[in-house]
Amino acid sequence: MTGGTARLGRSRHGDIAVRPAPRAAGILHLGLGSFHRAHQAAYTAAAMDAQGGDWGIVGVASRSRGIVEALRAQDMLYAVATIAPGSTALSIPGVHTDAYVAADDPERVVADLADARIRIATLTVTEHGYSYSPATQHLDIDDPVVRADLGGGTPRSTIGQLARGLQRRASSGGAPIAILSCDNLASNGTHTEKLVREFLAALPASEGAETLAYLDAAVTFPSSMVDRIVPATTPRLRDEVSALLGVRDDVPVPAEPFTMWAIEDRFAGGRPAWEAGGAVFTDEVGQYEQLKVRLLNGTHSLIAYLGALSGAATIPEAIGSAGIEAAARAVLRDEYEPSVDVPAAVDVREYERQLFERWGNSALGHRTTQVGSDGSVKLGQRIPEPALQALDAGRMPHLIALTVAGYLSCIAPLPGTDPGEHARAMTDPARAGLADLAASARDGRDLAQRVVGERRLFGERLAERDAFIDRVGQLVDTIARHGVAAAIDDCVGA
Ligand code: CS2
Repeated sequence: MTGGTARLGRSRHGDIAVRPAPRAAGILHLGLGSFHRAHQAAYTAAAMDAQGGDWGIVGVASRSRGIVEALRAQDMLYAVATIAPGSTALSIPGVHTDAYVAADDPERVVADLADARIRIATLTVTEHGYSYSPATQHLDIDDPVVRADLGGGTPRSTIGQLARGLQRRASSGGAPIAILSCDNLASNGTHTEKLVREFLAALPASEGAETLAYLDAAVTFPSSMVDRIVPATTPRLRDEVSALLGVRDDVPVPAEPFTMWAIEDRFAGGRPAWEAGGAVFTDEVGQYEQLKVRLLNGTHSLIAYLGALSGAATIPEAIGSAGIEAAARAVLRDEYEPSVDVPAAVDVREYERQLFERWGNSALGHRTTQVGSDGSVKLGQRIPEPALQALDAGRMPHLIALTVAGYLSCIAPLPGTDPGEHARAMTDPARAGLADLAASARDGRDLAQRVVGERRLFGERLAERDAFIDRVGQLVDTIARHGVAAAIDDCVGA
């Protein structure tokens, strides 16, 4: 076979260098999505190039068989396409040793976590994957999956898998390990540790106590802030990458040139030299997380919702509208920035300049539908804290309120309004419930009261802020009656 008909594999990889296959795995990764493959995998490749080490990655997809089958058919290889306007550069991380689907082999997840050769478990399971209640921030023991996991048998929730895996590890030698969350959650390491401990504490003492002592002695949960914009792959990218490689890659990952990883250096079982790929080891991870989750992600949500409602398919198209750009600049400066304790090494002006350049990357084609999806689990991380801080300081966070109004207008449109195809395509676990509320809402105020006032999505404290809820409601009505541009005018400079 020649050219595009052969598949990417260890013996066929066009002109791009492929590092030798890792000898052994030291990392178990839960959540084998595109983000992991363009982020942690790329840093691990740089680390192994620099210093070697048995840090191959076993990738665990939660449900998707497609990615696992494709990777296996390609000897675990795939290309990362780093896309800037006018240039695409390919690299092949080549750091995975195996991949499987957790739903098909849940017992193996527990066994791998207990395997002493695994010294780090990394997680990109999304905000939704942590089985906690956004209202209380505690483990959601009413969730039927968590309840079943607590009851025994092979665990299906990520927190259940971690707890049961660590339980088995404790009783089979107790080798040290670090559990590293790489999701966009505030204090993600501390949060993960709290949930695992809550799970263990909910077991009968005879079962959980030994593991809790092992956690104290030999398990660390460093926090980390991850950043790289990684859109979903497309058939066109598959063809382009395959043509550039000269062999077929069915699972390339598109990514922007910018990448960042700030990590607490607390690895009980050692770690790869990720700094070789540019990772920053710092005690200020909490500050990096705030900066990223609010300035980048919070504003990203605003751009996605206003963009989708204005008919923009992509983020660069959305930010290309003068009104949306003005709204993004205003929410950054006036509402998010005052809530953030900027890390010492970051120049916030330069960070913001880069944000606009990143959002404007038209070659990447990041879709408003993708960023707007799952708002019910994302926005709770991005919005309540900075909104409450502004309200406490006597300021109305108009553009944060507009973000919530944009979200509701996309996912739960008032009767008789059509948010357009990009909003209709957004997926969200809360969509059906919110649509029911919207169907019987009298107006925007009523809808905002029911959603924000109900605590589940935005937490308890924001639910008590009537002025904020009123503002969200007014803006829902303005969007419905007069459109996005009028709602922006009502907020920018208000
Ligand atoms: C985005 C993020 O989809 C979203 O909600 O805001 O996925 C964003 O692209 C990444 O966090 C960038 O690091």
